[in-house]
Amino acid sequence: MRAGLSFDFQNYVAERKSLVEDRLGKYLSADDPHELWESIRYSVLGVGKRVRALLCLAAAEAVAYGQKDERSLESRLARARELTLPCACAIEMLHAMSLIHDDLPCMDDDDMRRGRPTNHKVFGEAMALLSGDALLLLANEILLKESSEEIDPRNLIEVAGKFSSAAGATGMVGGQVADMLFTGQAYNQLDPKNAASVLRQIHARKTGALIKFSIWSGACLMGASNEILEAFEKYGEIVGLSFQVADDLLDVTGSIQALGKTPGKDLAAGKLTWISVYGIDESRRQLSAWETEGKAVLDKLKLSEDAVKPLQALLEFAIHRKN
Ligand code: GRG
Repeated sequence: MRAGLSFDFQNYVAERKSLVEDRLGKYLSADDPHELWESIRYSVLGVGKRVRALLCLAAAEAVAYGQKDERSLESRLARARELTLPCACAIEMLHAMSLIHDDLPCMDDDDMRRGRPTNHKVFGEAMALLSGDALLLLANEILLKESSEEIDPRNLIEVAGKFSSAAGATGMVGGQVADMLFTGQAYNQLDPKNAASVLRQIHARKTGALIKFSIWSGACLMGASNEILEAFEKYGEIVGLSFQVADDLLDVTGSIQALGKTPGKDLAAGKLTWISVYGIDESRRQLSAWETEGKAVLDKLKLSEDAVKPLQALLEFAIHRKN
């Protein structure tokens, strides 16, 4: 992972990724029925950039920076990571299940994901469907059962409610349905202004809802002020849209080796994407504007530069990534 800020982003990411991977391994260590858990582990463990989990931890640590008490900064940050790891893992499980379902023949019908055959290619469609179902429910269980008693229960309940909204009809499922409805010829019937607003909604729900939730939940679990929560929601919207527009760009500019999946599929399927509506140059200009806007949202907060640096670096990464 690369980002333009001066702190050691590579190291920052590697440390937190390994925390997330280890904990996911613990949560997914069951083995009965064996085929189900094999399929679940195949799609969750050892693969993926873990951007959503990193955003959740980064938001929590940003809040902990400003919550000065008798503890050292290092121990406040370690505590923030510990308190939010179950949520970060639940988010990665939800993300993984959405990829499994998204790749199914009845949806995007993809053979490759993260550089290897998709779940249904290895385990069959029925197992892929059921692993996704099990993961969705397990994610909810982990969030509620594994979260520390140190977290204010009112915050945990709020987070659990928003987790379901981010996944369901108002979030990922609704976004996926709209995406399906506007694939093919359908969007040609929209005038350009409508196409742009439909597209923004699809991206905000299908991809943006979980990314926004990732940032907001990390802060909420840490008992952040309303001012921080509102700013992080705004920031989450910017990161979510940027992440998906960068994805649209990679579909037309990326290689199969870098992406680990087949490029050009959105275009071939006639999907409504930022590129099909605005073109490559305008999409790049928009990404650059969001990068500036995101920085301004963080700058306005009364948090130190060090506190928000990782969040800012993750937005830069979302925009400039190659996979
Ligand atoms: C959530 C209940 C429920 C069902 C799933 C299929 C579906 C409904 C929604 C589709 C969501 C989806 C697949 C959105 C695309 C998001 C996206 C850009 C994925 C790629 O994310 P990366 O690049 O992947 O973070 P890695 O492999 O790094 O984790």
